[in-house]
Amino acid sequence: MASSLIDKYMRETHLPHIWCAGCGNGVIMRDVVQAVDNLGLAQKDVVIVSGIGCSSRAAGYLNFDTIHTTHGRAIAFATGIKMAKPDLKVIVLTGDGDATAIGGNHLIHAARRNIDLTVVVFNNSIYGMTGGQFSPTTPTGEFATTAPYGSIDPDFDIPTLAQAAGATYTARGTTYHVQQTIKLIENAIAHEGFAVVDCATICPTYYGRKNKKGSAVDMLKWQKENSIPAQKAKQLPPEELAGKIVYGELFRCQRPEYTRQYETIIQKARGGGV
Ligand SMILES: Cc1ncc(C[n+]2csc(CCOP(=O)(O)OP(=O)(O)O)c2C)c(N)n1
Ligand code: SF4
Ligand SMILES: [Mg+2]
Repeated sequence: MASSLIDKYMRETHLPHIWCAGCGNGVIMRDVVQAVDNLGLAQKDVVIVSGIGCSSRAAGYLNFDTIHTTHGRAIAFATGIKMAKPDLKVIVLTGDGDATAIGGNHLIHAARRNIDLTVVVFNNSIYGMTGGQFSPTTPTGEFATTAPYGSIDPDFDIPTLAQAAGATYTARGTTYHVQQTIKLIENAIAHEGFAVVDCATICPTYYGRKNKKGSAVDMLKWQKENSIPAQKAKQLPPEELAGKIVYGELFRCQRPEYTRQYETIIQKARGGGV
């Protein structure tokens, strides 16, 4: 991260960070900060909310109003903040386990309401913090501490899940595609409605080691060589997309946003109209 960004956006009192050498979390955290900076948002107007996990530690390192909540509940806390202060930009930083296992219900119901939150999922396909258990995004057949013979569970595609539940903006970035991921997060923050950016990141310590993916550099090279831009993917048959990361903007639409709808209810109640 450029030193100007570090000075402005990092709580240096909370460093050094806990992440392993080669972890992708710092790259995604930097992408979020760069997106906020590119949009010219004032720090006082941005709230960062996280759950629990390696990735969720990011909230502690960032110099905004931040809240590091309980495992799986980041979106629930973020919903409360947004309902109380609809003018704030509320950004949720969450892991794949946090967002889609214990927190899966919060994800789908926030999507259903189309509340104006930006959810950035640090998706390393595993529970990093607790020792490498498989998560809802561990690809079928891959290994984890709790899947020593390979996982038999089908894995979630997070943007598809979010879209099906009602999200109005979905995208996927990767640790390798820094510039594209910054832009996707910018678009998600600017979008009025529930926005999810699934960021494929690398955990060399657990996912990498359990699945013999090599070093952090090898894992980044794998991302580079196995990613397909969303526009190109539209022209390819499903068999050519198997095992690939499709990155870019995936879905966008407009429909009424929840806190705006709630404001009309407040006005009706004040005017005695209900
Ligand atoms: C209620 C509750 N259940 C379980 C845990 C233990 N726990 C902490 S982090 C975590 C999983 C983290 O995985 P993920 O969200 O993917 O984040 P990562 O560490 O991979 O970034 C679990 C199960 C907890 N802290 N609280
Ligand atoms: S365990 Fe994995 S996700 Fe957690 S800090 Fe280490 S490399 Fe990153
Ligand atoms: Mg994870």
